[in-house]
Amino acid sequence: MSTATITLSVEQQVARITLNRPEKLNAFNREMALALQAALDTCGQNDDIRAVLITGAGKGFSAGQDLSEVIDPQGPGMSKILKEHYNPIVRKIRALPKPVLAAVNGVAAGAGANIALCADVVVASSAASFVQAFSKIGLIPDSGGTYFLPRLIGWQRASALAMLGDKIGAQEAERMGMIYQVIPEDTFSAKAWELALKLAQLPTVGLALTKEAFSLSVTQSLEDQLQTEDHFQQKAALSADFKEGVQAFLEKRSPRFIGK
Ligand code: LHQ
Repeated sequence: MSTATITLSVEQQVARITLNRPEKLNAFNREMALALQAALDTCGQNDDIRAVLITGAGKGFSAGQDLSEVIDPQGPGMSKILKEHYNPIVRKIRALPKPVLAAVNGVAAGAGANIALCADVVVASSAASFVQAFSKIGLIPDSGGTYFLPRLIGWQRASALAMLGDKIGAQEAERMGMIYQVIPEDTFSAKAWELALKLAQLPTVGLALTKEAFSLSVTQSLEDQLQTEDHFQQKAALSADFKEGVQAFLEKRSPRFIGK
């Protein structure tokens, strides 16, 4: 599937979703937000897809909401932007039973930053930066920002970044635990692809259950979490990939996981 604003290609069981409004630093308008939702739906429906890589075209990842759309009388209007654009995107990324890798190639601002931060693994080019731009225009962090950011980097740093709107570089983001890894700019694209490929070759059922268990851990008690682990481990143990993993270990060979 390809539209003007989002491209989706599938290769070696990895879906690459590219935010594609480079002249606007991939700022989101309604068309792009709905197209991203459709691309995520395709990733959920296609069993051949075992990992999703989200990145941006050109020099930015995403500058968040296209601010010219907000003042456009023909635009969607404030009341629809979160309900119909960003909240469904975040829900779909979190509900996808497959690993989602955000490959942040350049600046990630506002909703663009927070959509990246809700992914399962976030890597960034050494040229990338992150900015909670909302306070600069009188808004609050959205797209899950008030949820993920304090959990990733702690309340104090999250609160300071949200209020001050400071732009931080990828190195600093890695140091804070906001992202997994910084990758040098010149090898970023190839290394991010390698990582997505690796995720696609791992036991998909186990990774999906891991993702869900992490999500549940945010609100559950230890006792409930232990029960979730027990329940999910039974499910994981029924997968063909569990059998293959054990067999491969005993036969001293590399496993060939099929994602089932
Ligand atoms: C843009 C944008 C942009 C349009 C760069 N829009 N053109 C939810 C609820 C409802 C409403 C509002 O939004 C939300 C969610 C949100 O995401 S709120 C936050 C919205 N985003 C921002 O406030 C970020 C605004 N942009 C910036 O602060 C800077 O552009 C950043 C830090 C992203 C990048 O700075 P630079 O690398 O210096 O690039 P630049 O500022 O020169 O931008 C390049 C071009 O992109 C430029 O256009 P031009 O025609 O002059 O070359 C910008 O106007 C355009 N652009 N962000 N969000």
